[in-house]
Parts: sequence; C-alpha cells; structure tokens
Amino acid sequence: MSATLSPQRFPIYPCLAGRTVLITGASSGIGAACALAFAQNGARLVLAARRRERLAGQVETLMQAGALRVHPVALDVRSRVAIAELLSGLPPDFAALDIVINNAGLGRGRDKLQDGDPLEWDEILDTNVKGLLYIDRAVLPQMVARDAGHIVHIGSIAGQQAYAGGNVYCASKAAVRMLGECLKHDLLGTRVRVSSVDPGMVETEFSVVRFRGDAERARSVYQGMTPMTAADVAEAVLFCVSRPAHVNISEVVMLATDQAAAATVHRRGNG
Ligand code: NDP
Ligand code: 8X3
Repeated sequence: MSATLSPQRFPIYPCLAGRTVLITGASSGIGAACALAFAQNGARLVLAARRRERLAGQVETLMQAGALRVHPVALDVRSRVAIAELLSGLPPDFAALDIVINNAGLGRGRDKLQDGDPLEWDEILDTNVKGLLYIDRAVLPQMVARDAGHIVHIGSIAGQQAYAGGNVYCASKAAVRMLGECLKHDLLGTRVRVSSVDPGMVETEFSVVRFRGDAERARSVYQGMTPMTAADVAEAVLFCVSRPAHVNISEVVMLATDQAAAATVHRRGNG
C-alpha cells in the first residue's frame, strides 16, 4: 500500500478553516487521511513522522486540496528532544497549535507474551504510550495558557478488549484510553478538549508493520471482510473537532460492520 492520498471528499466545517493542526504519524494511513481531511477544510498543517520524504511528497496534493500551509517535519515521537525542537522550530504562523492529532503508533507481531520480544515491547510502549505522552506534555501548556485547543488521541478497540496475541499492543492502547480519561480531569476548568477515537479494523500499513513486512500475512487480516478505511477514521476525527466549544466528544468507538468485537469478524467465502 502506498501513501498516495485518495480523492476522498470530506465534510467541510467552516470552523476549521485557518486552524493550525499538528498530526503525528502523518506519513501513512490514518494520519495521512487526517492531513487530507484538514487540508480540504482549509487548515494550516504541521505533519510529523520519521519518513520526512513521504510527508514532503504529500505537500503539493494537500495544498491543492485547500490547505492554508503545510509544514512537514521529521519526528520520532520517542524523542522528547526532537519534539521540543519541532515545536521551537515552528514558523511563527504555526506556533499556536489549535488541534493536535496524537496518532503515531504501531503494533508488532501477535506472539504470545511468553514468546514475545522485549525489544518490540519497548518499541510499542515507547511509541504508543510514552510518545503520545511526550506530545501531550509538550503542546498542552500553550493550549492551557490560551484556554483553547483540542487533542485527539487515536486509541483502538484493542484498548478495550483483549485478544490472543494482543498483549502489549492492547496494553498500550488501554494506557492511551486511561491517559485520555485522566487528562480530562487535569484539564477540567479549562476550555481545552480531549477526544479519543478508537477504531477497530482499518486497512492501512498497520498490519504490514505489525507482521514485519509480510504483506501476504497483512492482507490475510482483512480477507473476506470489509475493513474501515483511514478516511472513515479521519471523518470521525473531523466530527470530534468541529463541535461547538461547549461540547467534547469524549470517545468514538468505531468498528467495521463485519466486526462485532476486536477478534470477532465475519468473513465471506474466500474473499
Ligand atoms: P500506519 O502504519 O499506516 O501509520 C502509522 C504512522 O505512525 C506512520 O505515519 C508512521 O510514520 C508513524 N509512526 C510510527 N512510529 C513512529 C515514531 N516513532 N515517530 C513518529 N511517527 C511514527 O498505521 P495506521 O494509520 O493504521 O495507524 C495510526 C494509528 O491508528 C496507530 O496509533 C494505530 O495503533 C491506530 N489504530 C490503527 C488501527 C488499524 O486497524 N489500522 C485500528 C485502531 C487504531 P513513520 O514510519 O514515517 O514514522
Ligand atoms: C489495531 C486494530 O484490532 O488489530 O488497533 O488491534 S486491532
């Protein structure tokens, strides 16, 4: 699967025009779809991921789609130093972040815990939990000071339901869920909002990464069923951040119609 942006047309919410939006993990999948969704809504975009060349390759399409400006930055969310440098290096018109889509994340394998690789656990937890925390910690002071802003965590149904081989990935997304819940307490009394968008199966590069580049195994995850698309998730994100200021969409749990629960999937024939 390439990072090519689909021609999807997203809903337009006038309140999003001119907003400054930081998206982590914007080089692929859900993050890239969010970038297109916000571009069509006339936002100013900071796109972050490790593969900067991919981000750079999206700029022209996003500008043509309606983005006010696009600033692609190489970032590994596991590095607090890199996050601080990203924020301090933003051009002046990007400095006040209105919306942050805390999306960068990954799974690795479906091994039983007793067979698992602790180095992969570190990668999952450092990215999905600590990286997300570092981003929140870095952007929240300016949002609290301005008494405005919206953070969206991309969680997962895996944070709510256990499945075989989910172990550390499920735990990481359960942590994301609880961090979002706690954050709402920490921000109470401010106008800063926190939403969690928790999808089930979405066909992106997620499974290719999870199965360490085994494209065939990745395809088999979605065999015979219709998964959600990254654009479906981006549309839910747009909905969350376009509500009136007194409304916080706390949590969106979205599943493919062919999915009743994390590991309960209806498959048709040989698909
Ligand atoms: P993709 O693999 O397509 O995208 C993952 C993105 O995260 C890439 O842009 C990747 O960019 C980025 N990323 C990974 N590690 C880092 C890092 N250390 N620093 C910065 N960026 C990083 O998968 P999805 O779009 O599906 O995944 C996005 C989020 O959605 C993840 O948090 C995932 O857990 C979650 N999710 C996915 C579901 C699915 O079924 N696909 C379902 C539920 C939730 P790069 O490699 O260039 O750094
Ligand atoms: C990724 C989706 O169901 O494979 O969060 O855990 S799942």
